[in-house]
Amino acid sequence: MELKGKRVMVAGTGISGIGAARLLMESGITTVLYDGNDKLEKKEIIDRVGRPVEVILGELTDEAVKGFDMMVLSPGISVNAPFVQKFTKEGIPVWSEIELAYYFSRGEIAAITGTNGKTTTTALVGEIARCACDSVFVVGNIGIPYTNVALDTKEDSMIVAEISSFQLETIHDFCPKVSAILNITPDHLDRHGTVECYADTKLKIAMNQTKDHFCVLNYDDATTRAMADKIEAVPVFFSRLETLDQGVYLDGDQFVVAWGGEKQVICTMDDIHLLGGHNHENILAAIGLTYFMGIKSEAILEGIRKFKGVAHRIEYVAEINGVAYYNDSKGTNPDAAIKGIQAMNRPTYLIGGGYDKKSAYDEWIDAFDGKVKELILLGQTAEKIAKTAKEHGFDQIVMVESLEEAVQYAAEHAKEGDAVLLSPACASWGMFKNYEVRGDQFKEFVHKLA
Ligand code: UMA
Repeated sequence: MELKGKRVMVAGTGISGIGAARLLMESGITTVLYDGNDKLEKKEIIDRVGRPVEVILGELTDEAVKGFDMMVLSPGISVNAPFVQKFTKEGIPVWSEIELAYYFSRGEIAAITGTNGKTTTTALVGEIARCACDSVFVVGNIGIPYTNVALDTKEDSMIVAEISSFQLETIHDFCPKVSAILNITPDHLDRHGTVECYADTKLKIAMNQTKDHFCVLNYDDATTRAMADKIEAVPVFFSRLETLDQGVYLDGDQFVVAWGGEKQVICTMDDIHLLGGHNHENILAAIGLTYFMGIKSEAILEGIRKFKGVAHRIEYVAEINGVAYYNDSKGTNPDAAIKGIQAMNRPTYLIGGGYDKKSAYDEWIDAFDGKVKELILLGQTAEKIAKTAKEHGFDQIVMVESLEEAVQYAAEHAKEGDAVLLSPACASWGMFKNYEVRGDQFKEFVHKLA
């Protein structure tokens, strides 16, 4: 579809919406920004765009919808939102902001999705790519809208994109050279309804790939393993648990690529800084992604050696009075939070709870494995988590009103040799703008203790 001469609505005025509006306007396309929140300040939105733009807030009339040729949707807005349905009914195309960025961008794309490990894998692929290529852009759900950089990309650029299920809902032509689906466990069911629907949305990352492309899939995850039969791209399996005839796998302490009858050791445990089995999976996936992007094994090794991990992901904050504090604010669902508690090697005061995504907390509680001294709960899900914990025989529970209170309680009760872990198993929404703000505030409260 040709965008020149079109009138485009950008829905959502978060970072994606602002990025999309700027990209459209810089490309000479008539743009109107829309946000359902009528409490927002138009002037503040215009200031963020940095040039005059029409802004509509609040409810959208049927009449207003008819004036548009297309809508670009921010990830946080569901395709089922009533105003989006109005566009769909009128037959007006709805594009994800990822699709919009793709339309304008050049170069080759490595795109990563999955329930957990996306951010770490994306950051690691970015680090490796920088060892091999002068023009690298790390974008997407990681926090930098792809639209922000689309016009800066060149034919020889490498775009490393973390892509969420929300962003995949409305892609049309988006086609990475190498895609990856790291794992699938139930998440965002309030938006996608069923885990099957959620998995199908994730699989869209490969929907435009052909036999000239690669899709990196987790062999140890039954759902992603089965996806190999549903794609046209060449499947590249990775496995932490099994030796593969063809693929990327862990052999003792060696990370190995086996392909076309050849076997190559890319790195060993001595070369990596990331802890835990889940991170070994992220490294295997990153090796698969970069190897099939055409990066030489020396550069892959260099990037792996340089990479020290990601903020808010089991991030060490400080040791105060013999108590170690860890920020795992990115533990926004039970599966991610399980990795957080599994990584702890001390008795732990665990801070959890937040926005209700309709998750079940049973497996998370079971993963406590005798390590959790007390569970400190806050937010919308506090009661639900407490109920589940008690059903599983865990009753060392404290309810608090705020994150600051949680940190203070933990600091007053933890003894030398203990750990305090913020790993909420829930999204931050409702109490914080996002998980980064939650994690940053946690770190601030911890540093205040010192
Ligand atoms: N809004 C409406 N109508 C609605 C819902 C929202 O108008 O029905 C408006 C809100 O009033 C608000 C705006 O939409 O002004 C927010 O848009 P957004 O939620 O898409 O937020 P952005 O700031 O654009 O951030 C988005 C991603 N947010 C979500 O997917 C919820 C960020 O992922 C991403 O980093 C960013 O784009 C850049 O690509 C965050 C996230 O939580 C980190 N992602 C989920 C996750 O990782 O689990 C998927």
